[in-house]
Amino acid sequence: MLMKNLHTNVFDQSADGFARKLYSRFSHKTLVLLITLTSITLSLLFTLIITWFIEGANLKIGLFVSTIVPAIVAPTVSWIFVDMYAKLQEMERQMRTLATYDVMTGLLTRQAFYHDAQKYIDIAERHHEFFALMMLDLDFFKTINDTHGHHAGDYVLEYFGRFLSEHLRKSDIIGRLGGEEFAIILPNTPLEGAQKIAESLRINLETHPPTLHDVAIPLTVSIGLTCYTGTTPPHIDRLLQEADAALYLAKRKGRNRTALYTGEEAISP
Ligand code: GH3
Ligand code: MG
Ligand code: MG
Repeated sequence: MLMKNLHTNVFDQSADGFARKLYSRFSHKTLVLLITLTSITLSLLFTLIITWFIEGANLKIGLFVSTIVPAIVAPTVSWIFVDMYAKLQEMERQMRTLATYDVMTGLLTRQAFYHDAQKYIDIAERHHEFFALMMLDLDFFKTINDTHGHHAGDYVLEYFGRFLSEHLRKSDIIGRLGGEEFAIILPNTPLEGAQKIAESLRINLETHPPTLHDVAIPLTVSIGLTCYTGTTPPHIDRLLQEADAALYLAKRKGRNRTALYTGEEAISP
């Protein structure tokens, strides 16, 4: 069930810091005005220096031309560039959103989950804080697709994403790892607390199934649970392996249940 971590930081800032700062501080029009004024100033300075060195050069004509030319060219050219930059910024924002949030469920994507989870785990380790990690897999999801159609399957995934967001705390880190598989980090939560949360989710889902065209689609989830207590390596891969082993146990025991990682399940190193 476990796919390989891509280890890609989707939140890295690009290097164009100065341009980004300018762009975020000033409006489109102000930027064009600033570029135009800077161009005229530089052009005038350049003309003054040139006429200083060239004997017989006409200063009046020089100053006139060096004002008029940038006053016409700079706004036109800078408007095109600022407009292109605005479009690039918007595209980058959309790409970041796509890389961070799963379109179907609104939860974190696999990459973003790994990133946020590892960031939290590093902090938790430093502060000797315990936390729980849950792995959830919808039961017989293939049957839902086969019985009600793929669009119903998509709708169930949407529903489950909303369900998780509504039933968990804002500080919990919730991600869709792929398909009908999800993971949640419950910060600062001991195993007993996490177990209660897992059971509450499981029972709530069973008793509040999604309905499509007034027809209820029976839905249950199996949950694997592990807890970080400072004894295992503080790595998201390792903890996901533990939760995955517990999830496998929950599936094997008949599904629609929560299983805990006890350390006896096989974990590849
Ligand atoms: P189990 O109880 O063992 O988890 O059985 P399952 O049927 O849930 O698991 P299985 O791995 O056999 O099937 C998962 C199915 O999920 C197969 C795949 O087509 C479907 N699926 C994965 N991603 C999506 C998606 O985005 N939308 C829809 N509709 N189906 C998806
Ligand atoms: Mg499944
Ligand atoms: Mg699965």
